[in-house]
Amino acid sequence: MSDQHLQILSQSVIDGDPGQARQVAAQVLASGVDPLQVVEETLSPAMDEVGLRYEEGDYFIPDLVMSGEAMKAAMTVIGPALAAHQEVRSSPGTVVIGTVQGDIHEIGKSLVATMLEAAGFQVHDLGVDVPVETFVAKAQEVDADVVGLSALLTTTMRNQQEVIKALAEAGLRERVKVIVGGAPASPEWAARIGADGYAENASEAVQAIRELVGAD
Ligand code: B1M
Repeated sequence: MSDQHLQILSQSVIDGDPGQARQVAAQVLASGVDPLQVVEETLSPAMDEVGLRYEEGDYFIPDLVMSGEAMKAAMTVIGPALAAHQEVRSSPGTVVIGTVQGDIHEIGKSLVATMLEAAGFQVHDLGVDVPVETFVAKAQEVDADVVGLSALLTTTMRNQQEVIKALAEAGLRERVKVIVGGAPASPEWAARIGADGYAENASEAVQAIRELVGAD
C-alpha cells in the first residue's frame, strides 16, 4: 500500500503535479513512513530523474519549475513531520543559511534549513540569490555560529568562496564557521576555498554543523 503511494509521490514530482504531490505526501505520512526516508529515498531521487531528463533534452525549464513546485508542495506536508520527529531541549547554535548570489535553486537549501530547525538550531534563512554582503551583515547581526552556503551551479559555486573572503575581511572568520553544500560542491572544493565543512545531503549537514559547534 505505502510502496504504491511512494511511487505515485515520485511520479507526481516527475510530472510536476503539486496538488497530487501534496495529497499523496499526506497519505504516505499517514501510513507511518519515516519522513526523512521519504525525502531521501523518494523525493530527492525524483528530482534527480527530472534533472536527468532535462540534461537529455526531454524536459525544459517549465518542467523543472513545475517539478520544483511539486517537491515544495510535498515538503509543506513532510517538513513539519521532520520537525515533529525530533525532541530538542536547548538550541545547539545559530545558523545563517542561503543560496549564493546568482543562484535561485531553493529546495535543497530549504531542506537543510528545515532539518536544522528540527534539530533545534536557530536558523536564519536568507532565501536564494543572496548577495555576499547580506550573509556577512546577517552573521554579524545575529552573532551566527555557522554560515551555510548552498550552490547548485558550477557558475555560482565560486560565490561560496567570495562569502568566506568577505567574512574574513569583516573580521568574523575566527568565530564563524562556514559549511558549503549543493550538487557541484565536494570535500575537496570545501578545503580549497577554506570552508570548515561540507555536507552531501541535509542529514549530513545537520551532523556536520553539530560537530562544528561542538554539540557532539
Ligand atoms: Co536547475 N540546474 N537550473 N533549476 N535544476 C540543476 C542544478 C542541473 C544539475 C540540471 C541538469 O542540467 N542536470 C543544472 C546545473 C548544471 C551545472 O551547473 N553543473 C541546472 C541548470 C543548468 C539550471 C539553469 C542554468 C537552467 C537554465 O536556465 N538554462 C537555471 C539556473 C537558474 C539560476 O539559479 N540562476 C536553472 C533553474 C532551475 C529552476 C529554477 C527551474 C528549478 C529550481 C526550482 C526551485 O528551486 N524552486 C531547477 C531545478 C528543479 C533543478 C534540478 C532538476 C533539481 C534541483 C533540486 O531541487 N533537487 C537540478 C538537477 C539535480 O539536482 N539533479 C538542476 C532536489 C534537492 C533536494 O536537492 O538541491 O541537490 P539539492 O540539495 C541537496 C544537496 O545538494 C545538499 O542537501 C540537499 C538535500 O539532500 N545541499 C546542501 C544543498 N544545499 C546544501 C547546503 C549545505 C549542505 C548540503 O550546507 C549549507
